[in-house]
Amino acid sequence: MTAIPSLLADYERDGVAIVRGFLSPGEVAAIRAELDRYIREDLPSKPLDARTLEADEKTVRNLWRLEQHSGYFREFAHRADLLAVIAPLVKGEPVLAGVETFNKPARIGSGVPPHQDNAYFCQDPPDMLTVWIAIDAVTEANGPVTYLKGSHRLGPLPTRPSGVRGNSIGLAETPEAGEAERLVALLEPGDASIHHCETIHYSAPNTTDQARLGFLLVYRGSHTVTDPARKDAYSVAAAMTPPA
Ligand SMILES: O=C(O)CCC(=O)C(=O)O
Repeated sequence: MTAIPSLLADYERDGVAIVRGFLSPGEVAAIRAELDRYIREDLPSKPLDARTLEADEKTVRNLWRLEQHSGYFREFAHRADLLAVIAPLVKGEPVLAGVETFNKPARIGSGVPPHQDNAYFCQDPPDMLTVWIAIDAVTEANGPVTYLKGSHRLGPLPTRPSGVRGNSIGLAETPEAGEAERLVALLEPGDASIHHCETIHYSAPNTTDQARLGFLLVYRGSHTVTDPARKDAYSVAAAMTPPA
């Protein structure tokens, strides 16, 4: 991974920053191969909350808790070079909070409603982020993640259950945003977007023939604590569309 001089400034200003070539083509290929193997060989014996399926009830929409279920991914997420990039962004010692996927499979990949991740994470202060790494190319057409730049400065906004499996809690109301305020993360394999846990974001369904697999690493600063009231609101929403 190469040094990224403007990362902290971009992240603090916009609540999201793009890092080109975050992983090499070889690293992307290795992650893809291990995800394929995990889904084929390991997932069938894991608990139901290890994944969310698409509406066809067989294609994986998300893998959850890979840091618990896979030594390979747990170890990957603890790489010293990754933690060194994350530490200034979470304002402290990074603690791994999750390794996940948003697979957005070809033709049937479902959309993600506008949300702030901290409605799920419930951390105070909100020094928590997601590194969203493109395994497939992300285009205008196959459901890119769109971020509202600077929305992390709005703080936690009112939520409501979304009824969407895998994304149970969304915003009660999405603030208006013009084109200039939106960042559509068009990525080549190996590129990453890094977003703050209160940056509003969403994605459209994938109606193309090109899958859009994202591999996500979630970290918080070791100083953050869980807000019980927010956790209760999340648990109510998640119970409507388990597991997440
Ligand atoms: O990959 C997507 O479409 C949505 C990702 C997301 O919601 C997240 O990174 O928190």
